[in-house]
Amino acid sequence: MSDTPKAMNGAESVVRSLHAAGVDVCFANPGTSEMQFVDALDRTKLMHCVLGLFEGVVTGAADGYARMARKPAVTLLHLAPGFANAAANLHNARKARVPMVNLVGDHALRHQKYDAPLSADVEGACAPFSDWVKSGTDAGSFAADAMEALRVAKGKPGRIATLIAPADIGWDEGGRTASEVAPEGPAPLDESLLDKAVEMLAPGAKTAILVGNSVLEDTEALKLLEGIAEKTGATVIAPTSSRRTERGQGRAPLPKIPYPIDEAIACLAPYERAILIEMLPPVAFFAYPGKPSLLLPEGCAQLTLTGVDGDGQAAVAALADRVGAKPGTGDSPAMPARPQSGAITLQNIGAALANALPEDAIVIDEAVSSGGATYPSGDMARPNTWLALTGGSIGIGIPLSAGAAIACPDRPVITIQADGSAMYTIQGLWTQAREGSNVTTIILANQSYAILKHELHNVGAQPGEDALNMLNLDRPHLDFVALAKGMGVSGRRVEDVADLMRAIEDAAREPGPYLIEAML
Ligand SMILES: Cc1ncc(C[n+]2csc(CCOP(=O)(O)OP(=O)(O)O)c2C)c(N)n1
Ligand SMILES: [Mg+2]
Repeated sequence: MSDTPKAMNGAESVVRSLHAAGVDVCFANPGTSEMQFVDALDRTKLMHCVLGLFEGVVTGAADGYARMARKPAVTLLHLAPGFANAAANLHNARKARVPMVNLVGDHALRHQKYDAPLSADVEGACAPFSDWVKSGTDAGSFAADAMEALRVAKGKPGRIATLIAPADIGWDEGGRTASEVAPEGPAPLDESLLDKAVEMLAPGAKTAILVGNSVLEDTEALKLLEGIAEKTGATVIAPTSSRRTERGQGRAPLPKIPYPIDEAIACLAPYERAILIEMLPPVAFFAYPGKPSLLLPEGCAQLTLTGVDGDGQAAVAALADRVGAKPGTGDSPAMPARPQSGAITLQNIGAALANALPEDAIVIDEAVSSGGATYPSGDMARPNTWLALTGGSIGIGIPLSAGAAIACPDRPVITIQADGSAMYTIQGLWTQAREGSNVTTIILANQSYAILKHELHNVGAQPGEDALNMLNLDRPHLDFVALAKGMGVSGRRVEDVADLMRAIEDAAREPGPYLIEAML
């Protein structure tokens, strides 16, 4: 009887409908108000359920999963406090334009007026970190709401859709499954803008083509962009951080806008014209005294050929066609010499990574102040997929890699992880261990919030004792190998660059997670 539509509860109707629409992974940290979902997931056995021991792990993992699977996972979160814990990594996912459906439990409708301990303004908590929020109203329409959330999430660009689930509509009978609704987008290419872009590529001025999002995920589009650059003399540039970039030998390498403000301004200063494809006009991470917020120089003619809601790959193909460009013929940067024994430094770590990154690796980049040294390795290494921190909200690397590994269990995942950022969501290692994921976490142990020391300098201050106490992590010393061991992940500490390379190579070959604490 329990399988007949009449007896189905609201939670089960949501699980069945999401699954029928292709959602088959649930990242969860449930509480009492989500028990009917836990039960529905258990009874139906339709989804791979992955437990995160903190909500920021749940949303970071759902982000990594979506970037690699190119479809949303569903998350299960507990009321406003659970959502608040999830928010920082949801912010990153939102900036990445990643599709995600959140189910956030709430008190039963009749219970909401009593100000019970866990009650709060759930919609208000969810709104700033979601593109769409709705609270379910009854068991019969609950699955249709979930399908609307999925439609919003899967549009172009991808969006964060949050469906609030009062406990009673989950447990009430009368749930009715609903069918998938076609998502919106992408926006069609505007031929008149294409004409203008072709004009901007004519000789006579220095032109930049700024490309983001799905273009960077497509090796053919990247090769075509290289061809357009070869044909027209334009320069192709990527944003400072992108959700997913196909990189490595045989692929077209792209410079990106550097993070440091002066370098960012210098990078774009030469251009008189800029064509934007699936990206917004580039903006500095922060404002600084006497420096501009917008990075393209004043007077630079700008054209958005396709916004983030458009089909960038199609725009690149159309542009190549119009200027008569073929796929580019450029060579990848050469593999650097394998560093010999010696201390691990920002001077040799890029070459070490380039040599040690395995073929087809998924590289998770939360290198923070070491990023300038580690990022170039992605172009020199064997073919790889590079996932970056998109929203500047640190603490994403370990969860992002856990989710990417769930999406691609046959690919090695290598996390380049700054130490301070690691501590926000270190418990993601436990999820990696439980799922048996082949993730190698390289902790860049510089024992400080190094980047903030630069930023202190940028505002013209000299660090005194109290400032350094807020920026140094060496007292007490963080023992990452011990932390990992406590969560079921083996590891070792390395101080020598040759050992670092061997450790990465060994760990990537072995199944299961491993942690390497690289002393910088
Ligand atoms: C959620 C969040 N909290 C705080 C910050 C501010 N913040 C930016 S970088 C940073 C420290 C980074 O230290 P670490 O991860 O060790 O990288 P390093 O600078 O040492 O390379 C902090 C606290 C932030 N960006 N996001
Ligand atoms: Mg650090």
